[in-house]
Amino acid sequence: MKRRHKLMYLLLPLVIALLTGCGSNAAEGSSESKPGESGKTYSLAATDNAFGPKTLSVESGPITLVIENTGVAIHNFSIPSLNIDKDVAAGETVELELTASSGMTEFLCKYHLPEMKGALDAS
Ligand SMILES: [Cu+2]
Repeated sequence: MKRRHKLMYLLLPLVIALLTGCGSNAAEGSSESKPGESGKTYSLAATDNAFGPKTLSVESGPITLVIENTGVAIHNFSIPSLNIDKDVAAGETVELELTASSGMTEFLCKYHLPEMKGALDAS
């Protein structure tokens, strides 16, 4: 009898985890690579009106950028030389895949020039 109770206590958290856990972590951000994608993932924040960090160190080659607009205004992530021009609404997060060439590559928010600029520093 006592043993059976013990088993219940062991199983209960598992059952609760199974019932509540499904689908809850799909939207979570992470800095790890996903299967099927090459290169690393880097996070960049766009606020009113600046990028953070202003200079983002990355590895050269294919990368994924996760850009979160933590401000209240719409922002944008553009790299003209790579034909990247992506709006990020307030509170939204977008994911971009690009190939970083070594050295500095400037990015900007086309709505808040000249102050809202930054650079990828690829090594
Ligand atoms: Cu902006």
